[in-house]
Amino acid sequence: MREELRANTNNGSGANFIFRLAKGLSVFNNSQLRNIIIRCSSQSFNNSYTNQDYDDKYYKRAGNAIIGTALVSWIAYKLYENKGHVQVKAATPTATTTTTVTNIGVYNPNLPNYTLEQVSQHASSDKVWVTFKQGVYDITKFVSEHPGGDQIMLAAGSSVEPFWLLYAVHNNPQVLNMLESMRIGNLSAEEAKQATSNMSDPYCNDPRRHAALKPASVKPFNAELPPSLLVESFLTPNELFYVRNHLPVPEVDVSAYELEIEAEGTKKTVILTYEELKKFPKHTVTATIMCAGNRRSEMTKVKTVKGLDWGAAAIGNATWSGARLRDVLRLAGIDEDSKEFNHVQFEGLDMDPTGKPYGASIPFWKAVDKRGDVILAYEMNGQPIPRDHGYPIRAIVPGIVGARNVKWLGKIVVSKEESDSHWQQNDYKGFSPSTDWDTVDFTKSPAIQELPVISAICKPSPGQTVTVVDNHILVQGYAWSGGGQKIVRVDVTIDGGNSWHVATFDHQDETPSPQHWAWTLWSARIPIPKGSKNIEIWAKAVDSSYNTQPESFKNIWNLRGVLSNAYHRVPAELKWKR
Ligand SMILES: Nc1nc2c(c(=O)[nH]1)N[C@H]1C(S)=C(S)[C@@H](COP(=O)(O)O)O[C@H]1N2
Ligand SMILES: [Mo]
Repeated sequence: MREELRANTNNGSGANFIFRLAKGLSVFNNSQLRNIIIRCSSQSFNNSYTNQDYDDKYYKRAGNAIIGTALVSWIAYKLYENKGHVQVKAATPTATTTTTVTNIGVYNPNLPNYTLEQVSQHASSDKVWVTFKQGVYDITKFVSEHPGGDQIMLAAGSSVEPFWLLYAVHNNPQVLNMLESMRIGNLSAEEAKQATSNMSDPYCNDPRRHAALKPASVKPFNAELPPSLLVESFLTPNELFYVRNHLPVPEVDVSAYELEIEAEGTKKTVILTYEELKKFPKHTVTATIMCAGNRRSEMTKVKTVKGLDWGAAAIGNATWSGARLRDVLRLAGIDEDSKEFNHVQFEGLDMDPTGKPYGASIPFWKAVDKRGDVILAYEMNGQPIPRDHGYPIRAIVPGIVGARNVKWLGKIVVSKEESDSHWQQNDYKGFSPSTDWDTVDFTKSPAIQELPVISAICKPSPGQTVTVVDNHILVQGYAWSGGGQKIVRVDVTIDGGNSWHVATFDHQDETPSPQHWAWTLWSARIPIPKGSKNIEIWAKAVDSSYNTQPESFKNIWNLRGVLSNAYHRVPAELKWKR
């Protein structure tokens, strides 16, 4: 353990970050720099990881990506401010926004041609040009009319495309149309290629994934198993555990790994290495992790929601081993009875191009609770945690929504305040079904922590033909509840709730609530009325607080499609065995 007195901890937002970038320094903060190996390359994979020239190149590329992102996210932000209306107020008075998205950046014979060299010369505050595909854009007026966009200056003379590698969600018609409204010319096809060819894909260093994982998005990587495989085992194999990444997977050098722990207001930082973390008493829990968006694809059928189209398998169950967070905090001098602190914030080593890490926080009481079982895990199912799941250290916060189980943990801040990260403040919150994107106020809802009770039918899968054997079919699934509640019953019906069958638990841990962190696997043999051809199977679970699932999605609909825990309804076609 090392203790550091810190001087100025401002590690780089706003002007400071721009300044550092302009000076050619990296934007990564200390722990990020210490921990991360950088070895992305579009062509040559043989470079040694420590090659200085190589690192320099990366930083340049990272710089370019930052520029692109700063520009486009800034435009997107401005759009959002204008309530995201498609009729964008064009930056130049003459421009219209009617261009179709497919035309954007396409060669336009009516416009003059420019070289990359010429574009790069327009990089001062009185002339700002950028490129996208073969399009050249003059965004000077846009910049001057929208004060506060200092970062945008860094985009000058370069391509905005690297941005799209990182945030496919912002690759939307509004942003593209707005850009096209500022079109002034063309690049040659050859030069358009060159404009981005030396920028490597920030995802190029992501790990290989098992083919059974079905991607909901590839960059960043998000994927789930077919539900029928999910219920094959109580512990989900590491390679088959759903993956939910918001950013590229960082590659961490474990021998250089350091976890920074800061108690706000004390100016003192404790630093622990990987080996030091392993010296704490090893604590193992079996815990289910579920994404707040699990089963979103059913909610979106009621009315469209924004988010990855998850099926019912954005959930998995594993044993996790590591140091208890409360032990680590105690060593760092934090008193569990302290009234100074309300939250424990986590920062990942995965960063967006402005150097801001993924982050989230949990309540202080949960972090220090003897029965809370929060761990800084280094093992998943007895193996070192795989890269996709947070290697080398990940926060496991049993009973709490996946989003707070921060992977690639780089820093812990004990604080009065919640994490200020986007994912804590402006995402992963529930709202009324009548709240839409025009009326939503993210400050008005608390961040999701404990998840409500949920279940899903995994076998049969929707639309599957099921064989009736001895006038029965077999239905299998999982059930789980947040906050350590145990599942006490799962009810199944095939006649719209006129008659319910109580499922059998095939696997359930013995641990009592409120420390029951693992899911329950269940099955039910359901009698089928003679001659039935099509049925709809419904399931609902009840937890140890006797909370149960809502009947339909209509009345729990929310714009982000989170907390999608209505009865699971699966249609099935029957085949009678003769
Ligand atoms: N550092 C970091 N931690 C993270 C995320 C992330 O993108 N970065 N995603 C979160 C979300 S939303 C979920 S649901 C879980 C997913 O964990 P898994 O990929 O191991 O299944 O990780 C959480 N922790
Ligand atoms: Mo998630």
